[in-house]
Amino acid sequence: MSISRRSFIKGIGISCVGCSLSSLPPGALAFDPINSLKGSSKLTPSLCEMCSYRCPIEAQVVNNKTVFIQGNRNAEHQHSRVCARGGSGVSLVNDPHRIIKPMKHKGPRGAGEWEVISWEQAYSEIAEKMNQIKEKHGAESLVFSSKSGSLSSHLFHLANAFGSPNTFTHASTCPAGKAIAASVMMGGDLAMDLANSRYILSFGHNLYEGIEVAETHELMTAQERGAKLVSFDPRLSVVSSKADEWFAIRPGGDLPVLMAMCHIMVKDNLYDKAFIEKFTVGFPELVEILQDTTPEWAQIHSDVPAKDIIRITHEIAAKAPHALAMPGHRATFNKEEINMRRMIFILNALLSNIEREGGMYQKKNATKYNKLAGIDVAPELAKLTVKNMPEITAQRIDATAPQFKYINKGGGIVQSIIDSTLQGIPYQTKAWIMSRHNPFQTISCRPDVEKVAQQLELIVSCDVYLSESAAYADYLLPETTYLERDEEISDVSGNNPAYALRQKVIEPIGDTKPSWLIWMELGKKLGLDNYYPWENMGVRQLYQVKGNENLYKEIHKKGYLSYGIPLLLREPNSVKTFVENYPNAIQHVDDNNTMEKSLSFKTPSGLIEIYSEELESRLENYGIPRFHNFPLKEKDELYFIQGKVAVHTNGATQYVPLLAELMWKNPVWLHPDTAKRHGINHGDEIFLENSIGKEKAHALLTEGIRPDTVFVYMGSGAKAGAKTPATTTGVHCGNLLSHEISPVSGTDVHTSGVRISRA
Ligand SMILES: Nc1nc2c(c(=O)[nH]1)N[C@H]1C(S)=C(S)[C@@H](COP(=O)(O)OP(=O)(O)OC[C@H]3O[C@@H](n4cnc5c(=O)[nH]c(N)nc54)[C@H](O)[C@@H]3O)O[C@H]1N2
Ligand SMILES: Nc1nc2c(c(=O)[nH]1)N[C@H]1C(S)=C(S)[C@@H](COP(=O)(O)OP(=O)(O)OC[C@H]3O[C@@H](n4cnc5c(=O)[nH]c(N)nc54)[C@H](O)[C@@H]3O)O[C@H]1N2
Ligand code: SF4
Ligand SMILES: [Mo]
Repeated sequence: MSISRRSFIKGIGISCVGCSLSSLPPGALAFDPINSLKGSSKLTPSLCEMCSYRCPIEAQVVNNKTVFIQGNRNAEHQHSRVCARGGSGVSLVNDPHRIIKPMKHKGPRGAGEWEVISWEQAYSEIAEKMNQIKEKHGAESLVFSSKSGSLSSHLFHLANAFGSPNTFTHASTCPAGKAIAASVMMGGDLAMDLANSRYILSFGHNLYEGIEVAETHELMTAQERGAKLVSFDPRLSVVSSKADEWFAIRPGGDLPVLMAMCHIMVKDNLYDKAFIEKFTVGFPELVEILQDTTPEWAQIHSDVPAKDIIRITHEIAAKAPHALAMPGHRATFNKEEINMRRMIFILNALLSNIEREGGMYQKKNATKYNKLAGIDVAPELAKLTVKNMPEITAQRIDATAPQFKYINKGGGIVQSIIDSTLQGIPYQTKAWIMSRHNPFQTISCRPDVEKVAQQLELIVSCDVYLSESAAYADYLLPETTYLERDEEISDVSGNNPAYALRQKVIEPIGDTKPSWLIWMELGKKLGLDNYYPWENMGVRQLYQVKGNENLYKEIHKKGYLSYGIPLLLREPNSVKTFVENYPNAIQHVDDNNTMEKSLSFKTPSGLIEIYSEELESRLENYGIPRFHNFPLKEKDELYFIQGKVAVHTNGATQYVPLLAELMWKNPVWLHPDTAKRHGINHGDEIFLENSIGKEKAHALLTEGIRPDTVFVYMGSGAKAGAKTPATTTGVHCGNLLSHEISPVSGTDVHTSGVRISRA
């Protein structure tokens, strides 16, 4: 069957979500509100996927229709809470905009002419094309990308079985700056004990809009209990509006403020000397680098008053160790990222809050916890690894410098696909297989991404919607939504071990499949049968629980299992309770009533590396964090920054009916003084422009932003894909950001300069 974009849209029911329901073609709604409530109802535990935080949920189902979603009450930290996006999963499943059949693109890429095909045809044609490219250019010329989590592991398994080392998550566009800072310094990331904190600093971590239900709730709890919250953000985010103090910091000013705070900690002897001596290396190098980073110096670079930096540092030190500076989540503000995030961890180390109440801690999985308890408190899961995977000798396309060693094994530098495809650095990419990934929206410099799409020989996208990126694919593979599929048991341990399970809540709609099945079937079509020892998800889960049927049944029944009691190694009260519960643990208790000697770091020295000899050897002058003062904009430009909004997830949920109705445009936040200078009034149409692109949107005048900065919520302004008011209206951020890679972390840079004018 050959269909034009118009009839395709009609066929699968794509219509204007902002329009009234009466404009939908008859029968287009998969959801019948009246009859849906008749019949029997049950609650099934599972995991949300409206964002990648994956909260434990329970879904109420009537007649194979999900009618209500709430948090999984078996998970104490979640209880019945979900955010607006989590609750709206109901409308995603039944959304007539979903793609529910495999499709093949016709004509020029992105033009929108589709043909519905069978899975068999999709697999055969994709496999044939993949093998052809492999024969001509090597398996490494095919790159694979997916949001991290269970989904990525299946795509990456296919990539490795096929012989390509080039696998990428979204990491370098999101948490890599923080994750790599933690990895360099501590050999791994730390979690926050937010609820018990008494003083909290936020450097652009906006948990009240960039929501992660459990952490957001913890921050609220801390504030209710009287914790002081100080927010540094160039605009009045919701966290800033609920904070005790808000400083409209200059974009790029975070590292100087942090260096000044650490300067005060050292100069005024506010830090915990015993902790620094016992657990860190590189303190003398730190003292030297902080010599001149005075509060007055920081004020010049940040506009945060020196007297406030001094006062706040003394205030937080007085609450130490039950106080913390949040390391943030989207760690991609500018090229200073690796050092800014390291300086946050250094401040936390100076506050001596590691493994203390209200501070930071290392996650404790079953293996670690059981060892400390001296008995088997929690079952350990078997690892789902396949033996005899092919050895891959080709170098990754992001292994272009020694400094990138830290990222190229994890999520990789996804933007290196641009350099590889367009310039052959270090060699040419020829095909891109993407799953649950929308790089046209989420990688900086859309014009470059578009050039990449036009040059490749094959693009495959696995998605639930015709996203902006899916629109450029040759083949579209429709995945079931998260409520229609089973996945592996995931380890979600925190202060104690815990597991969670995504399970099918309802039968899938249309001809959709879970992506683990899609990639396995494609793998078999490629002749890689040997690498697929498990026939289905049930067998995989049973393998994980080592055949323990009771455990298998229990996790399916409850969706979330937690074991033991929380443990903080350096908190005497926590250690006391732990030993009362698990007497064998006494062997790990130190003279000072803590379990300090069990605290270790997977770094070359085994300690927290304030100075990293290894990083210095990989990139000169990066052994100790310094401020480089990289320029972010031209003189006559305004800073352009972005952030998350409570009712949408990145560039993904603008299609979801309930959420699209709540917000369908992203106006540009502009200070009234700046607007006046440009003759702009509230609500006027304006242009944002720089050397990368030009975007049109409405002006939102507010004093809640610096006069030299403009802000938008990310995720709008799609130039292709399913067209709804919520996807097409407003500013496309990637069209105003240049393709720039930060040192060491390889992160995308999400701050640029723009000029504004009335449209
Ligand atoms: N300029 C700018 N860029 C940014 C950011 C920013 O603030 N500013 N934020 C960055 C951040 S923090 C992140 S995490 C990244 C996110 O980058 P991405 O991971 O690319 O983006 P998402 O929008 O989260 O989702 C990607 C796709 O997943 C699809 N999807 C949703 N559920 C499913 C499913 O069950 N199966 C499949 N197969 N597909 C599904 C959605 O339809 C969407 O097309 O973007 C980054 N990019
Ligand atoms: N509702 C909702 N919740 C989400 C998501 C979502 O899309 N929607 N996405 C999830 C994901 S993938 C992530 S990574 C997290 C993100 O969570 P966060 O990292 O907390 O959120 P962002 O909104 O990306 O950025 C936070 C703030 O940084 C500010 N900012 C920008 N530049 C600078 C700067 O140079 N310095 C300082 N100090 N601040 C700056 C912005 O104004 C914004 O208020 O949220 C998660 N939760
Ligand atoms: S934070 Fe909201 S959208 Fe994200 S997983 Fe949790 S409930 Fe779902
Ligand atoms: Mo993110």
